[in-house]
Amino acid sequence: MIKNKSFLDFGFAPFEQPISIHVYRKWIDNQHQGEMEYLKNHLPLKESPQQYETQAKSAIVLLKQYLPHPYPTDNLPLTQQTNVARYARGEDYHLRFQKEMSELAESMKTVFPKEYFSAHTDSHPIMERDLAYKAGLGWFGKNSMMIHPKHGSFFFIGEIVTSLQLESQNPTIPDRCGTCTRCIDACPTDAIIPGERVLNASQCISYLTIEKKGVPEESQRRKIGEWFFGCDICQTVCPWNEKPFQFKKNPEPQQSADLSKHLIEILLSSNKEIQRKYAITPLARARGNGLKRNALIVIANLKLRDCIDAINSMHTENEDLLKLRDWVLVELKS
Ligand code: B12
Ligand code: SF4
Ligand code: SF4
Repeated sequence: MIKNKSFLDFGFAPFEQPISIHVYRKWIDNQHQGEMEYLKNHLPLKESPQQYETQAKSAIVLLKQYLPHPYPTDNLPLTQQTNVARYARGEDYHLRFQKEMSELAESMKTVFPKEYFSAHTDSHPIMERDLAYKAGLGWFGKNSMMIHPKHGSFFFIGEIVTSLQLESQNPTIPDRCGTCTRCIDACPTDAIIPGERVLNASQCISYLTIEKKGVPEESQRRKIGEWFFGCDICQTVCPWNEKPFQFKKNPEPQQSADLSKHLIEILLSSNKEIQRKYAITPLARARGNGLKRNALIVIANLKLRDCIDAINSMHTENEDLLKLRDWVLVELKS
């Protein structure tokens, strides 16, 4: 039943207090969540998830690979031709993967009509990497990614929580990072905290380009480099991703010829137009102003002087963006 849905792998885990809740608590105490206040507010729910999923006893944990992307958006060239993290180079998994799991949950319901099934991915206060670890699907890498021994880390985690009592069939997988520190060495913002297997999320490019509301500080802007949306560096350098995904068949996006054209389109579109066009992709989360901010930062970092006219004609009343625009124009003159 599960294999038919083309999931990468699956396993079962008890739906109870996460074993790494102490790591999460310390992470919040250290304010590594930045402006993502909801992560702090979710702490009590994450400690005892049965509080809101009162019927759930177990989770069926499912992995969905996104390299190559399962729901490609070739009709939206911006998502393929600018430096967008791989998970976002297709339709939003919150919609598509969620739907696949809900269909699976429905079919389980027909087999077990008296039991409870509910499918989630990144939508509930559930520690999903912890669940995947308990289900024996991978280990916590030093970059904090859940890494599967055969498939690397380019996958989403989802779960169908259920009232069925399901025993985990797989043993948990011990650390296989060993002495490697490639991800820590490669991270441009030093967001990975050595020895802790967590990030200071407020430094991570993924956070700065997707979750952060305002404009990052100047030093952070420069470290964002070419990333227009999200970041994959700490996964790209990971040896566990080399073999299974054969990077040569999944080249980095082609940036040269059309990059300025795509960034200019973002600058000159209204926020409504952007929202409409990218609604089916994860890019919608940053909203129009967030994508304009990201475009301006990439333009400054890459010194894309052919964007100057567009920057001057860009229309916005957002004060942060106006200040950023002035900074970018100065950068382009230097
Ligand atoms: C907030 C969030 C972010 C934040 C913070 C990320 C972070 N690492 O903390 C930001 C915006 C930066 C982010 C970025 C990304 N995210 Co995100 N994110 C989340 C979210 C909503 C919560 C993560 C969280 O709780 N962080 C707090 C820390 C403390 O928890 P953690 O990262 O899970 O770390 C665990 C390990 O550190 C472990 N641990 C450490 N030491 C020890 C020691 C022991 C003994 C044990 C047992 C455990 C342990 O315990 C922690 C808790 O389980 C989850 C979805 C979810 N509900 O879980 C998705 C999720 C983690 N994100 C995901 C993805 C795909 C990404 C990106 C790849 C997207 C991108 N390319 O831009 C990047 C990856 C960056 C990275 N290296 O982590 C996937 C990860 C899949 C996987 N294979 O691991 C998830 C699971 C979403 C999903 N449903 O698929 N994300
Ligand atoms: S996603 Fe990028 S910025 Fe974030 S921890 Fe990994 S390498 Fe660093
Ligand atoms: S790059 Fe090395 S240290 Fe980092 S997660 Fe991969 S194996 Fe572990």
